Amino acid sequence: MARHLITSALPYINGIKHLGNMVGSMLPADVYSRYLRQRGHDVLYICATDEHGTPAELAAKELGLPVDEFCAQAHDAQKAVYDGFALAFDYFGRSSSEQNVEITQHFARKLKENGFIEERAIRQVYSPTDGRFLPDRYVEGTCPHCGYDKARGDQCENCTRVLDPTDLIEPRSAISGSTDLEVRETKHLFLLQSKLQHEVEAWVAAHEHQWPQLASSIARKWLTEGLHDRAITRDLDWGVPVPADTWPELAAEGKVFYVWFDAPIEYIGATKEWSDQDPENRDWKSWWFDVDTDVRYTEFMAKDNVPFHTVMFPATELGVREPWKKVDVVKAFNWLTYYGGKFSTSQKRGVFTDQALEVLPADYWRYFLIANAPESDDSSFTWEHFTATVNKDLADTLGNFVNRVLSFSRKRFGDAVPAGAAAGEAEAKLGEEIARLLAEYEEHMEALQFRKAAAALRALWSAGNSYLEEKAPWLEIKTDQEAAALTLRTAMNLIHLYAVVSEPFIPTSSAAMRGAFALENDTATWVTPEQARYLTSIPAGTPFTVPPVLFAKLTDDDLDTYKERFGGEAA
Ligand code: B3M
Ligand code: ZN
Repeated sequence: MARHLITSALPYINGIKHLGNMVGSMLPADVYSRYLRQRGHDVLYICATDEHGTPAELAAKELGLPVDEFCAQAHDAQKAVYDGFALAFDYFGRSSSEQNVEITQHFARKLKENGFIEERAIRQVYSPTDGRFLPDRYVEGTCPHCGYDKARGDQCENCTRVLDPTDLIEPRSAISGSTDLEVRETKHLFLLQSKLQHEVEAWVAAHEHQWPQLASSIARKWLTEGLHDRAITRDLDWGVPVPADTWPELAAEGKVFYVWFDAPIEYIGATKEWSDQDPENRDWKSWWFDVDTDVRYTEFMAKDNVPFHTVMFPATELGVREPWKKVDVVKAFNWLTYYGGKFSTSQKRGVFTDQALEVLPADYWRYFLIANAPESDDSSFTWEHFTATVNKDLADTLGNFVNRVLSFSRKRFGDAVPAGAAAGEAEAKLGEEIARLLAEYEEHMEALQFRKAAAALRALWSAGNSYLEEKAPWLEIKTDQEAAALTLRTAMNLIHLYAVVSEPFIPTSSAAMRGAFALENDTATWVTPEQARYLTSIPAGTPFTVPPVLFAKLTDDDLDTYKERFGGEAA
C-alpha cells in the first residue's frame, strides 16, 4: 500500500466547463483515484475552484453580482455538475479560502526572506475611461505571435503563448471596449524566477523521466527560453491580499497576488480545508510537508497548464526553502476538439458538462471520454462517433451481455446462480484470456495510459461475448442442462468481475451490476489476474435479480436531436 496524492487542474470559477476541460483534468484524475483506492492504496484526491483573477471579476460584473457572492454560487453550481459526473474528490475546495490566503502569504514571506521576491516599478496599461489599471484579461487585442484577434492580456487562447497586456497589438479594454489606453507606472512584487533557473532545470532533469513526453517537452521548451522574473501582484479588488506585515505600502494600495501565484498553492490550501473539517482524523501536512518519498504525487492537466506546473510552481516551491512536496508525475493532455474545431467557453461552442448530463447519464460520458482521451494527440468529439461508441461498446458488448445472461438464466433456472457441470476446457481458455487482459488493464492504468486501459477493458467485455457465442447456452440447453448451467454460471462470474474492474470508468453501472447478486459478503474491492483465472467469486446458489437495461441504444433520431441542439460542425 502506498500513499497517493492526486490533484487535477483547478477549474476557473467563471462558468460551467465543457467536455474538453473534463477529459483533460478531473475525469482521468477520478478514474485513476478510484482505481488506486480499489487496489487498496491510501489516496487523497484534491481539487477546487480557482476563484481569483480577472475572469472571476469579469464574470461577476456581467451578472451584476459582488465577486464573493458570484464565486460562492458558481462554486456550488460547478460542484453539482461534478457530483453528477460521479467525481469522487476527497475534497473540492475554493482558492478564496482563508487557508489558501494563509499559505499563499506564508510562501510569499519566505520567498522574500530568501531573496526571491523584489519590489519593482513597472509600466502598466491604465484606462482613463474605466478609471483603473487593466491587468491580464482586462485587456484584449491581437496576439503578436499568431495574429489571433481575440487574444487576452495574459495568454493567447489560440497559440497558448503567455502574454503581457502591453504585448497586445491594438489593445482595448475588456470592460468598456475603450481603446483610449495609456501606460502608467506602478509598483509590484516580482518573483525572481531567473535566479531559480538552474535549480528548476536540475529538478526537471531528475523528474521528467516519469512524465509523458508531452509534459517534459513543454517544460524543456520553457527552460530553454529561460525563466523570466514575473510580476506576481495585481491591482484588483479580489484576490489574496499582499500581507501588510511584509509589504505595508503595497498592501495599503490594495494589491493582491496574481491568480497564477495563489492557484497552485490552493492544492495545499484545499488539503488544509479538508483537514480543518476533521482535524482529529486528517492531517494535511502529512501529505505535503517533509514527505518526499512517502507520498507519490500525480497531477492531471491540459497542455496549456503544463508550464505553470512543471516550471513555475516548482520554482516557487524551491524558492520557499522548506520541504514542500513537489509533483512526481505530470499527466498532461492534448485538446479534445468539437468536430475538429475548438471547444470554447468564451465563445460557447461545443458541449458543456451540465448539458451533457441532461442528454445522458454520466457513465456514457465517462466511458466515451476516457476511451478517446486526447493523450498522444488531439482527438475530435463528434456525435456520430459518440453514439456509435455507446451503441457498440456499452450497449452491445457490455449491457447486452449482462441482461442477456441474467434474463436467460432466470427464465431457465430460476432466481439463483445454477451449479451445472464442472469447468472444462472452454472455461480454462477463457480464464487464461481474462487473466491476460486484466494484467494488461492493470499495467495501462498504472502507467496512466487511459486509452489503452479502456481498450483492455473493452477487450475483457468482448472476451465474455466470444465465450457466450462459442458455448451458445441457448442451444446447449436443448441437449445438456448441466452444460448450459456451467456456461451461465461462468458468464455470471464474468459480470461480477466486470462490475469490479469497470468501476473506475462507469461507477454507477458497476454498482448496478454488482447489486444484481445477493452475495453474502461482497467485500472484494479488486480481482487480481490470478483470481480472475478461476472465475469463482459467485458460487452456485447465489440469488440474483435482473437489473434494468444498463445502456440504452441510441437511435438515428437521437443523433439528429443532439446535432440539432449542439450543432454538428465546428464554426
Ligand atoms: N484555472 C487554468 C485553467 O482552468 C487554471 C488552472 C489552475 S491549476 C492550479 O485552465
Ligand atoms: Zn497567439
